[in-house]
Amino acid sequence: MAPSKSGALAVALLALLVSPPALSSASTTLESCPALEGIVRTAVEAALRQDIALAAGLLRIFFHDCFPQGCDASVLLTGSGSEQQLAPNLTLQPRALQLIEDIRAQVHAACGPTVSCADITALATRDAVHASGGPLYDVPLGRLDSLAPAPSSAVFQLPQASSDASTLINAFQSRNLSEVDLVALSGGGHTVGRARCSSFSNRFGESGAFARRLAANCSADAGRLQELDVTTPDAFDNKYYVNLQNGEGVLTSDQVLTGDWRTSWVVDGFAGNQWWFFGQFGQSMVKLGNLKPGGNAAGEIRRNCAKPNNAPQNNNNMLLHLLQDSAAGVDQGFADEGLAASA
Ligand SMILES: *[C@@H]1O[C@H](CO)[C@@H](O)[C@H](O)[C@H]1NC(C)=O
Ligand SMILES: *[C@@H]1O[C@H](CO)[C@@H](O)[C@H](O)[C@H]1NC(C)=O
Ligand SMILES: CC(=O)N[C@H]1CO[C@H](CO)[C@@H](O)[C@@H]1O
Repeated sequence: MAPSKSGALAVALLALLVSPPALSSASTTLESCPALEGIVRTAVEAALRQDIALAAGLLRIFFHDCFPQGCDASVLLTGSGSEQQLAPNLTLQPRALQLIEDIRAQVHAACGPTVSCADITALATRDAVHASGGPLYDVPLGRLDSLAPAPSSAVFQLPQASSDASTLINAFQSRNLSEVDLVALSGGGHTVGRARCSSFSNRFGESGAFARRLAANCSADAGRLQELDVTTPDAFDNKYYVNLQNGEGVLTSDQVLTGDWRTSWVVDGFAGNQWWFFGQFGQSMVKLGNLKPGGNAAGEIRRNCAKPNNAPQNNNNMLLHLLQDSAAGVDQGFADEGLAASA
């Protein structure tokens, strides 16, 4: 079958020519900073040994960065008018934000300012997934950091924890992410995630046994952080999907995935086959990570992940901002959105 073989090769070559990858390959950027992947992996593994919750914190930051307008580290900017002051972002984990800035400082000390905060966020998230027991996948590099925050209209397109299946599916489709991506990213974000009671208070009137247990635990302790994977909360695995099959999904946006024919077959598939989930999760993270910045496409490599380069630099203020933002999130009780909710 020589003709079909060479035909297939021609098609493959043509595909390469007409659809170049959205971002440069990992190795292109690594030439400017061969130490990059080692620095990020070492830092993430050390941080997770102290605090496993950082994995969920990084996943949530990555999702919040990429979903509104593409992965450009716009979510890392602090101060007035920043995305961190908008309700969906008020509960980003300060320790995870600080970890990204710490890694940036190490990378730039070793290589100069050659790697963006957006790339560091993508790599750190990948390594946190792997260190929690999840899959290792390639992260294309070459992103630039935004000059300004994303507009609030884009930030408010993040899915909500109370969203129904159609709303979730439509929100993902508007980003060219499929139902399979939705189910994979929901499980990957939540298999190690935690949520505040306010994120699922919409369920407290439900009559099911599991919803009643959630409500009882929250009325006993309103400040509790509920594990989103109630069987293996700290392991990156496929038990989240088994929980959904058993009616033990915590957020509405989790449990609805079993109630809609467009997503329930994927839940069943991942519940029965962890390797399918792992392989798909890596592919879906690459798709999410390739979402392109819209509107203000100009970018830079920030010297401080919290500020554009043309703003006054002051490292000490960064942590202060983050702590204030985080306190605001708790006090005002904003609901976490549906993906990778975590604290
Ligand atoms: C989705 O894909 C279409 C067709 O390839 C493209 O025109 C559009 O820009 C993509 N949208 C996003 C948000 O990537
Ligand atoms: C509610 O709290 C009890 C006691 O801490 C715990 O064993 C149980 O797992 C909690 N329920 C849920 C749904 O997390
Ligand atoms: C657009 C919007 O909802 N802005 C809100 C962001 O959060 C702050 C509180 O930190 C509110 O005051 C804004 O109204």
